[in-house]
Amino acid sequence: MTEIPRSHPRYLSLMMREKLVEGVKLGVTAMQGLIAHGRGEAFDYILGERTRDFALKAERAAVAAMLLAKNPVISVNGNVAVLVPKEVKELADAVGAKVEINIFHHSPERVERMKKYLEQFGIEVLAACDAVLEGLDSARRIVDSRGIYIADVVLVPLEDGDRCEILKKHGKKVVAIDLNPLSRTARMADITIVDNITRALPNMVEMANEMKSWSKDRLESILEQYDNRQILAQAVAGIKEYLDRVSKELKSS
Ligand code: PTJ
Repeated sequence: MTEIPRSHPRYLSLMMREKLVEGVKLGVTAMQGLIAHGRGEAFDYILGERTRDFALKAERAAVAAMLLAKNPVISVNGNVAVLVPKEVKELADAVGAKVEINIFHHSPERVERMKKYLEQFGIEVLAACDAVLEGLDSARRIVDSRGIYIADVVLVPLEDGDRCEILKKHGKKVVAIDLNPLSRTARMADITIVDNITRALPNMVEMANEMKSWSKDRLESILEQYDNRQILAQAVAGIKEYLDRVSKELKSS
């Protein structure tokens, strides 16, 4: 790994890149994951690289949904595995979720490498690949019969589109984490967290540890008040505001 000085103004961003490159070298992250991350970085930039109010609201609703769920599952791909393994474990423990490997660029060897990698962080990983989500053509149809197959709420960070639709057709509530509020996934999910996963997950762990003692009624009222279309509209407006502000600053300097 290239040594990045902590004093570097883009330390966090550069460290994410290093983790992903390392992930590719280990055969955990797909090469395509680097491209996907680049798209995420661009959106993060124009969101101001911080957790905005609309993301906090979605994170709270997501935690409420996971705490209320009978069988919540966190789906992990090659980017998530290297960016936030510790936080995946903490969130799974706090909300009582299972963790399942579900990847687009699939091979049994890669699944095995990811499983071993995640187990180093104490995660009990589901990766039996013994069930199929009907209606989906990509390798993401291959799931675990104890996990996504029977889940009622699925957290799908850094998703690639058509799976969200199929998960919903199978009656599951989908929580997406995607920095791109315009993506098909963002628009199809029940709850869309427009935030970087490296900020979203630590926030959700903190919320879950507080909210896990709350009553069912209190958690349900969070979901009743939640409107994903409003959240997405606020995310797009947030980008617009940020760009307007920068544009004004440039004009007046
Ligand atoms: O590990 P695999 O084989 O399952 O492959 C994983 C990738 C990410 C390659 C695959 O799911 C893919 O191609 O995804 P997409 O279609 O590029 O979508 C990824 C979305 O995640 C994009 O909309 C990005 O903006 C967003 N994104 C990327 N990095 C982050 C992010 N969102 C939140 N936090 C990030 N760090």
